[in-house]
Amino acid sequence: MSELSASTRICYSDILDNQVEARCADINGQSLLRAEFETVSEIETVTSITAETPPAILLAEDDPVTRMLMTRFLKKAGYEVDAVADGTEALDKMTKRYYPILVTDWEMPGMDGVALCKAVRNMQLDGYVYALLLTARDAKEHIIAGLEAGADDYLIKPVHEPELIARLNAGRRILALEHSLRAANHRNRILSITDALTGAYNRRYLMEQLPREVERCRRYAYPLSVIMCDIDHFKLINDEQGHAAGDEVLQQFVVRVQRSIRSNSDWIARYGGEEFLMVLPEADFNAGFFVAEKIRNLISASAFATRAGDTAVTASFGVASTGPTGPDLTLKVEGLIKAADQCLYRSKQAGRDRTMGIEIPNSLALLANG
Ligand code: GH3
Ligand code: MG
Ligand code: MG
Ligand code: MG
Repeated sequence: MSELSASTRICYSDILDNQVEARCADINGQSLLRAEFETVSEIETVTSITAETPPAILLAEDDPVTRMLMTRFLKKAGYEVDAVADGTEALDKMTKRYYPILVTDWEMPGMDGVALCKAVRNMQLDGYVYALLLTARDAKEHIIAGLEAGADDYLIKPVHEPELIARLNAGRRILALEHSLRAANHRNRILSITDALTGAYNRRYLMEQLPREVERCRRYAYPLSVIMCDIDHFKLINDEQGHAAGDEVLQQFVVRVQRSIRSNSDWIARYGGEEFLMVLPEADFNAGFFVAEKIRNLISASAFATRAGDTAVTASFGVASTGPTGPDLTLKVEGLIKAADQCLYRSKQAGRDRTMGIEIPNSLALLANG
């Protein structure tokens, strides 16, 4: 008996009529799994800035001699410096990488320092840019205009070098503070979307992110599969081996699943106690079914080692996929989850440790929602 033969594809009408007229899915393996895709990544990276390491400086100064002298001086002070001759060039550099410190002359041909500060403040960057404006004008109204344009500080030319270093040090303290706040936000965001026990995404993230995934595959016309899975007789594991061993099984279950899905596009969320939902963008029915079977076999292939000893674990799976060109406007996330859940239910009814799945044709998506 083939290891896939216990698992079946359910025709959509079977689900609707509540009659299981199962037929074997046509599984033809790995070629269905595509490697290229866009990653849905919400978690922004946090650029490392500390008060100790000098951050990179972008210097905009049109006068070649001043530019050369300041570059030399800043490099000597330990900074990495990229120097450009005007605001437009500086802006272009800013779009290519993140410079935590911008030192800019006010008067330059083309885009001047004030316009540059304004433009930088309107950019979405990896972190805060501490902007220091160099000006030959010391009239109060000019200084106010510079600060209002987004500069954090100013220095009146000719630049007194020790003063410049002192002001950059003050800027670095602010950057380090901003960085630690950003890192704390990042950690909080991760905690708020992660299941503490298993490290899988939590249900809150699932309900936030799955509608976005569905919307993306609708827009770009590619398929999507979701796999609902539930560990079989998990209560028995708890009862016989203890709750702590049950917890370990849940943790190892997620590790095994994560090893079998594409790390940059597929993801797993804990749906409930011992129930998980896998989301596979760009996977059509055959690919989704194949992944479910791969995971099912990986779970049952070897025992889970827990503090209570080796524990044999099996799980049941339900796969729901959109059509090959993605869903139309009628398919709702709830319909997709419900269809996967119904297939899972059928897997349980049919004896557990198996996969059942359906492809939801667009014409029938409305019925899946209901
Ligand atoms: P079935 O094959 O029908 O799914 O049977 P089952 O025993 O797996 O399902 P049931 O719903 O009867 O039991 C699920 C159990 O999962 C009950 C609950 O105490 C346990 N559980 C839920 N969350 C956790 C958890 O975080 N840790 C542990 N150890 N157990 C949990
Ligand atoms: Mg100038
Ligand atoms: Mg269960
Ligand atoms: Mg359950």
